[in-house]
Amino acid sequence: MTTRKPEDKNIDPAIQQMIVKGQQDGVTVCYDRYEAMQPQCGFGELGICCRNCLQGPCRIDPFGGEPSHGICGADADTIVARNLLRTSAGGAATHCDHAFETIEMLLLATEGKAPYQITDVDKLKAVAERVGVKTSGKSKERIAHDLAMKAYADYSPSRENKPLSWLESSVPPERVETWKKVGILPTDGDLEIRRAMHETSNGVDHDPVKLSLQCAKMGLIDAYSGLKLGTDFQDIVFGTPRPVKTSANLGVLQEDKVNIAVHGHIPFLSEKIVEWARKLEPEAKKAGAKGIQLCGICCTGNEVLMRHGVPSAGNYLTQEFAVITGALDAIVVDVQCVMPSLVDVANCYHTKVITTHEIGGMRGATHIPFAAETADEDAQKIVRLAIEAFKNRIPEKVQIPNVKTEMWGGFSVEAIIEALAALDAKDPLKPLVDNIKAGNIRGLVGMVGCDNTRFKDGGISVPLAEELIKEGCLIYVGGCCAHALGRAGLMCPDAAAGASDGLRAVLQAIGDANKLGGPLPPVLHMGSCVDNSRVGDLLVAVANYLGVRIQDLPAAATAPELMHEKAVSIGEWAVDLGLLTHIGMAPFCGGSGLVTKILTDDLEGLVGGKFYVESDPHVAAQTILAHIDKKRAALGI
Ligand code: BF8
Ligand code: SF4
Repeated sequence: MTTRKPEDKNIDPAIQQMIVKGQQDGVTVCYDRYEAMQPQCGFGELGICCRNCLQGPCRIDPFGGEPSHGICGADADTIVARNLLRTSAGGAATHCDHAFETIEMLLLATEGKAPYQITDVDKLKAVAERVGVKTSGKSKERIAHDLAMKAYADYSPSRENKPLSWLESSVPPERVETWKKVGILPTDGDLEIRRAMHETSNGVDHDPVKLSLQCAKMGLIDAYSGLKLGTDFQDIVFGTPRPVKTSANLGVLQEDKVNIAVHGHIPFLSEKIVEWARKLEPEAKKAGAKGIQLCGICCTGNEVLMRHGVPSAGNYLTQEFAVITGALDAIVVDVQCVMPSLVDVANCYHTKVITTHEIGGMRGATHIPFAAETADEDAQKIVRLAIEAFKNRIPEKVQIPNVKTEMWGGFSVEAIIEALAALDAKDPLKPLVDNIKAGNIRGLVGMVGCDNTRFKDGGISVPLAEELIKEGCLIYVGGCCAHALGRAGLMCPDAAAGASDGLRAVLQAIGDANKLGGPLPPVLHMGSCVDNSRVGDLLVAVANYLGVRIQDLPAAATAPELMHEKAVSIGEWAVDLGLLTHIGMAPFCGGSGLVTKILTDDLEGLVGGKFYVESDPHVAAQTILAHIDKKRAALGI
């Protein structure tokens, strides 16, 4: 059934080993299911099938023949645009739901109803002041309460049609004006997602241009009702990340310890697992283990890496292979990017799959409902279950790849500014901007997103990052891409050796000034997908410093191996900011020349950014560099 060799599926040697082990153990994994799915539906790939009403499914002839219209009369442009809007709304909904949970959590913590604290009071005050919540003379609890109310207001209908507070306070006024002029300025996260579902249902919006612009609006909902709000509240409750050294890859698992992987997205659960894994070490020792080894997968992995240095086991496509090591005692999941196959894979080993979230169900898993109010009790139960599972290990099935790489994380904007302050305490952005102007830093590239069975995992992101660094670009990463670049060795000081001379000198100077014992890594880990907001914040700060629009910066965004709907809506946001946004594949819109042209061309005239689709890393790198050089020339630098 499987035709691709392990090295054609994943560039990583540890995963290649586990692909072979999985085959030997008789386990079916994502790559097998991918092969079995071939050929995938051509109508679906082009976005020209519709099942938005029960007269369907309808599909359009992609070669211009018949049928050219769905039964209701919708043509390919309308169908593609409607599908893309539903995808974008799906992406925005996940981040909004996540962010909404963070508001509730801050309130519960503030009211003493959940065992969490306000950890970063400075950030609390800074965010409050930014969004117009008064702080003077107020207790931190009062500020937090008022901030939560302000956040709720971004999810409530505004009769004055006021822009979202989190949007208006995060971007230069020029962006707000532009988005208003284009008609994509959102006023209420929930309403806009509801409207997108309404708009795309049978018989409502048939205008592909209008529908495509609504996709651009979903990008802003995702970014400001989701990402930015979520990052702010998580930093307030758990602390703003600071640089931390850790390691990446399946070699972080330890044969003689209880191994627990946290996987998913919302850090309220994983923070407590970190705490209780530490506290329950004596119980693990009593069970015959040397201790408890925690590791992270996907964005929860990024969250605990950023704040606690918990090592990364891997990205989305790693989850099944972490189980195949036979050494993972429990995989604890909440929501998003969790493969439903985990239970089937775990059934071949002793691993406990533990679901925890009310909307994250999985048949055959052990469900331990995780609630804020009982977070400590729930986390203890979960860790104890892992300790119990350790006793059931099947020694002959254990094979941990001896592969792990040094990886650094924790580069919040605050941390980057602190690091730069070691060079210029009074004007920390100056060294960064001066080096951009001087050409030592040729450009800034935000690299985000997932991994996807249709690509060789790491096969686009890693060579693309390597080429961009070699050509002098500083890279900021978030999401699963960070795990891939981390295990490829690009997120540690040694990676600076692959940078251009100018970039390497800058990284060395920052490293020396901060006594890092080496240069700053050329690829800076900013966190989870929610933390992509940090990439946006940094670009806004640099643009404001230079007194130019974001679209004028020598900068670009890329999601080389995108998979999830979230990557689509985040990409739309990057375009809205004014960035050339590279993606490794078109998000099922090739069936409409009109929609494709809007996304890859027309949007540039409206918001400054556009999508660019390319799966060859070298071609993508050259195009991104040409874009950066064009922007440099226009700025006269
Ligand atoms: O939010 S990068 S595969 S884990 S969607 Fe999912 Fe993609 Fe990973 Fe995080 Ni983001
Ligand atoms: Fe077909 Fe129109 Fe119904 Fe879609 S909405 S399934 S195109 S009839």
